[in-house]
Amino acid sequence: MRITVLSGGVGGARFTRGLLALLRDRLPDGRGGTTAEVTVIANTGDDMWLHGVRVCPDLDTLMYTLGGAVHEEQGWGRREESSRVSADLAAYGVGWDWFTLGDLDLATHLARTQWLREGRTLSEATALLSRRWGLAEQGVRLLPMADEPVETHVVVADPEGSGAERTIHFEEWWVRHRAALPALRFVQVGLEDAQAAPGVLAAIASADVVVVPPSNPVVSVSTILAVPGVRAALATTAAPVVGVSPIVGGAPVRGMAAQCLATIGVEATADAVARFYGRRDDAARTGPDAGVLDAWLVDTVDADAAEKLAADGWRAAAAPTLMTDVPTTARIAAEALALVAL
Ligand code: FO1
Repeated sequence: MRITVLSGGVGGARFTRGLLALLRDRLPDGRGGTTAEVTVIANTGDDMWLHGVRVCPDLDTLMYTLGGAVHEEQGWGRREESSRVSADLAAYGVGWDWFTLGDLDLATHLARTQWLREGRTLSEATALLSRRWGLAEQGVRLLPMADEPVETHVVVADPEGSGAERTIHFEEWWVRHRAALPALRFVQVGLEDAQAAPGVLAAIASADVVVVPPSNPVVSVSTILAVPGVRAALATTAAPVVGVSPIVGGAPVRGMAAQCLATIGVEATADAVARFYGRRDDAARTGPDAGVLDAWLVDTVDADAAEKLAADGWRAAAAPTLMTDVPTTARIAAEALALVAL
């Protein structure tokens, strides 16, 4: 079975880890793994140059989580991490003192940057990094959405109320300001020169199922959808597309998706996010606004949202969706696949 996942960072990584546990159980390869092939298409809009190295937060969160190296409580970065280099960089007064690059994490960025400077693409560098974490042995292929740099920048109003606008990198808005600066809009810098990375469109077209996990619908999933060809591939793939709501009871489980949704004028509810993504069979939505979903899984606290959607012809269901541990997340993945008869 071929499964393609469109993922941001923490939520998508934890979901994919549970999905793999489900697949090892359902489609065992006799060696403790699975015969299923999972392709994860990662958002690269959070990427940045820092201290001369290329940092790819969502690719690294996926790689560390699936590779068993993630700092579990944080959801990002390495476990057993230290920050001696970061502290010394701060002593030099360089970089972002509100953004900590751990010592082990730096090894990832240094290796990636070396390979990029040797002329390798981000896809090639990601494949080399993933090899160390044994992703292929788990049946996982980790792809950046594009090899060209695409950065999400946030246009914020000047806090002094002068009406002036300024643009900051998404990570500054997210980490330094905890999304507390009202974001006027998000811009994907570099998108016009980007194309889907090798294998991305084929992974959508040839999938048996495509999953939109509970990632940030605005700055993670929509950034992937904006890559030329992705939305069209979703509109035409024979695979059913099922999503899991990142909003539970009117708020994201973690992160600040609610602030992102407010910026684009979408209500932070489980059904509003479904309608934001749209249904593939909705003839009224075409081209860059084409719907991408066939089915939508919400949490049990949002059962009313599932009923509202079902009344409008959606294939929607409610189930517990809090990813408290891997076996629980495997059950969530099973509920999502069941919605599209898999
Ligand atoms: N998040 C923070 O809240 N504080 C940090 O200092 C921080 C550093 C960091 C370094 C590398 C990396 O890959 C991720 C890092 N993150 C940090 C998490 C990051 O903001 C998120 O992973 C995503 O960008 C949002 O999903």
